[in-house]
Amino acid sequence: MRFDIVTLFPAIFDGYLTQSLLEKAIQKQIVQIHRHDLRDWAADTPHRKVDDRPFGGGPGMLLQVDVTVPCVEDVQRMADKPARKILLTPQGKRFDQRMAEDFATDERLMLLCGRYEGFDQRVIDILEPEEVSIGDFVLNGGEVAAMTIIDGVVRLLPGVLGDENSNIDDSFSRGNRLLEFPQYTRPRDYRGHHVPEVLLSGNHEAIAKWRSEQSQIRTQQRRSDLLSD
Ligand code: 6GU
Repeated sequence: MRFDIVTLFPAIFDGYLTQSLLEKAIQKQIVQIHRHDLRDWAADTPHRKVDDRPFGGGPGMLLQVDVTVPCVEDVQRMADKPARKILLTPQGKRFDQRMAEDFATDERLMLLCGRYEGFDQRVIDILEPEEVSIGDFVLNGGEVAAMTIIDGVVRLLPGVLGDENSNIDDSFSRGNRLLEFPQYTRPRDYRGHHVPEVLLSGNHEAIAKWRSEQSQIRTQQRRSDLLSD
């Protein structure tokens, strides 16, 4: 799977690409990640301007349509297969596990990271990207959101996780809409906090029942919204 990231801050991704599970997925050639500096498409003026003030007034700066559209068109031509275009914005549809599973079936995604107050609306009108948000809060730009999406998608690709880290039981995965149950490892007792007896019992049926109950209780207490949809 190929990712093309369009950003004003390609270096934000440096550590993520080399210090995570992603590095191995790249080595194994399961994923390719290409970063593109939007500023490379700026008019060749001394300060390579990519943004300007909004018509009608208001705070902040907007990324310009005449920089962004040619950039995305050029990046689109960098591989044979056209990319599915995702624009990261707090105005977008909320990212969730279902969307991650859908993205994981695509061969190529282009992630457009906004900064400042966002993009000129004509970027969206012309390119018709899917607008995606990672939650109801405001970040300084789309880069952290892009990493979130890549992280959530890449771990679903075959060969990325070992068997021991299988994702089929994950909270929110297709077969499981409950939160995960609590887990324990050694020591059995720590500062008077004991591992629940049932987990030491060797009774697999009782353990499965306890875990299922714990998932239900946690979900009810913390995320009752998950039980109703
Ligand atoms: Cl995708 N971008 C920004 N700037 N803020 C966000 C977001 C995206 N998702 C939640 N907050």
